[in-house]
Amino acid sequence: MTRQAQSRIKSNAKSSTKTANGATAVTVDEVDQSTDLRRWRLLDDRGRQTWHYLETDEEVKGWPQSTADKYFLGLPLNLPDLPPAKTPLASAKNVLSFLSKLQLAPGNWGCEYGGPMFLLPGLVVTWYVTETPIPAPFATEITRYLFARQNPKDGGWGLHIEAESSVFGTAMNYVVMRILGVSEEDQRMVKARGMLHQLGGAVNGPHWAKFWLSVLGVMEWDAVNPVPPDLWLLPDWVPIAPWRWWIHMRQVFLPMSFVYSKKFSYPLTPLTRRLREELYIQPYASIQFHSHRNTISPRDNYHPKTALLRTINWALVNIWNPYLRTEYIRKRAEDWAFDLIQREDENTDFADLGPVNGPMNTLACYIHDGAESYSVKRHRDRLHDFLWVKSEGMLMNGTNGVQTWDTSFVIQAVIEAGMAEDPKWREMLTKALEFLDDQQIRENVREQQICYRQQRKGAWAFSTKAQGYTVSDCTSEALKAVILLQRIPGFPAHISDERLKDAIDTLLTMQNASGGFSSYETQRGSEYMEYLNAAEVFGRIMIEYDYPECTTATVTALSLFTKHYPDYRAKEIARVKDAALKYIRRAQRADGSWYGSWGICFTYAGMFALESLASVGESYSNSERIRRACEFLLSKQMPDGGWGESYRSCETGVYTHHERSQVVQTCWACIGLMEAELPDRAPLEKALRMVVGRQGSMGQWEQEAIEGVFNKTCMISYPNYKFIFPIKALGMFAKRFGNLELL
Ligand code: LAN
Repeated sequence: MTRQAQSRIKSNAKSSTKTANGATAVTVDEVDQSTDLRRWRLLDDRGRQTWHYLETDEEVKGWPQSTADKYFLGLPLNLPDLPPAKTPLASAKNVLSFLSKLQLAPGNWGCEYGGPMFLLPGLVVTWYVTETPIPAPFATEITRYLFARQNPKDGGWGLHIEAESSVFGTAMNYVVMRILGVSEEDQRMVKARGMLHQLGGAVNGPHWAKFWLSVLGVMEWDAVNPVPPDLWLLPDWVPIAPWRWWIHMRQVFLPMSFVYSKKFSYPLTPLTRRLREELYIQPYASIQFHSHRNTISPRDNYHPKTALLRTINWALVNIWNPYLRTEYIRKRAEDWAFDLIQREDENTDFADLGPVNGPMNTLACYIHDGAESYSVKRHRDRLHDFLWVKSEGMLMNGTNGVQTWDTSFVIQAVIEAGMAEDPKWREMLTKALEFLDDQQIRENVREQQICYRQQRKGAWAFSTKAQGYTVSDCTSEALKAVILLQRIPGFPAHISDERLKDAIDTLLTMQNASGGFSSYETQRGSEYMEYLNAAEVFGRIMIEYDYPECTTATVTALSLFTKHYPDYRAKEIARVKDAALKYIRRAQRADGSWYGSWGICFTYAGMFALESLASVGESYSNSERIRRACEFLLSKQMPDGGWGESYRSCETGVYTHHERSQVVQTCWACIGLMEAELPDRAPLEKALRMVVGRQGSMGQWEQEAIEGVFNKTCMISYPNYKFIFPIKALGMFAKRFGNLELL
């Protein structure tokens, strides 16, 4: 793209938004090209990851592109070929050599964290309505990404990169393209529109789509089911009070309710005027929006609204809002909601919990504080933390990164493979340890009770300390990595015993009455709350649940801690572990499997559950339960020796094969079976032979199918898993059976 065209997009975005005139669409050729990928750099500032496009040759010279940058961008790496690996340890060494080149300056690993296709729209609509200039290289790369991820057959987009096209994905990403300057006459846009119209147009979108379209001014608020901030005024004892909801739901509901109450809509621009015609199958003026609150295409309707919720919505629209909601109530509700929004911003330094409430909080601040306020400026800056550039263009990550999570796993995998003592990896591991040292959360949030936050002192977040939300398994995995590494001679003991105990103290507050562990908090409400699930596209979102994954991580962290600190809260820890293991046993299905919520699906959960039970000595030889779990896994092994499970398992709750075996899932299954001490080596050998056979000449594995999931329906990528889990599985195999030749 020419510099001239680039600056045009920039000035279009600026002028259109400033004057509220709308972006004059630039021609397709102009946005349909790539930027110069050799000019992108990832900056990692104590875990804060942002991408920068260097405009001048001087800048390029002063800031060379790293191997990690090149890898993420799909540029040639020019790394020498490694000697082909025949044994598990040689293979693990090769991949570690590759992975070590991807370590980022502060010591962490990073990667794209894409998958969901509903995140960029929230960001780009927010940019548009808050009149935030969109840098030209960003616009170029976002459109390139969305075109790359458009369904080649029907022209639409789905909920996530592998999903079938839906109204949510298609309407929202269509809007993104148009905001970024793609012409409605582009053949691919014509096709996308065709798909959208085939699905009945944007009136058939789910709740969140209707919300964003109303904010943009291309739908009427009458079509949006109520999001009453008034709920925040309910006393805490009320069973449905929002503080009891799963944190991701309540932190999204919070700014959403504020914006809904304000009925904020961006004034019409030439672009939005056009969109009003493009998104529907009938003229805009003729649409009865109030009759579309509950219209939804079957493709988007994973969790249909219950009769109860529809009745409540009806009463809110027809009785509460017009007759009972006084000005006093409105004001109090909005004030309190905004107070909580400010607390979230303060507690996270505007990073916010995730990629949905980040843009929404930005919008709420824009409405409340104004365009020139500190809060809006800081938000605008922070929103960049969610963006990522890869070979296909720019996407929005599911969090502000995977820093702590992946780093903890790398450390543990290397230790498991017996490679941590090798001086070759000392510097890499020391830096990783320093990262975890820096990222431990050292204090609770101010007035934690008032903002309903969980204790967090001593914890680790999934991404960074700035985001600052403890997650039971993120804290546990980091804690294990630190304890294990700090005990190996040659590594500094940066993290004191006191700080390890802080982590334990926090973990001990995170157990549910059932014995299981959830993600961010304990379960605060009843499962009946799912009757009020208004976001039709997701399942099991209203409250925290017990998860075998989170429970296992916590159990094993507690065990490891007690091994080294036998006197600290030992009785309590024993009790907590006991109850947790009872939950793991209870959660096993009759066929021997466990349902996984954060990775796909039975394979992922099986690995964790078997690790839990192994930690208390349950194995194939002494436990019928473990034998059943092994039989389940073995029954799914594919003819090439690998495992391959489709994401459909997560949606349906029934094990579904992928067409092809997957390296990551094969390693998960092998790890589980080895934890179980499966006596038969043959299936493991066959599996790992397949894995090593697919290894690339630089030690890498290629990306296969998507690995992770949330809320049953939305998949999310964990690209580093294809390096981490082979190291662990191959290392475990060599430890148990010797470093045999596999190939
Ligand atoms: C994550 C990512 C990590 C994940 C594990 C640590 C793997 C898990 O064991 C516990 C739950 C957790 C922390 C998790 C929760 C939900 C997240 C944050 C995500 C799957 C990444 C993206 C997702 C978030 C909800 C996406 C935004 C979408 C909404 C519906 C608000």
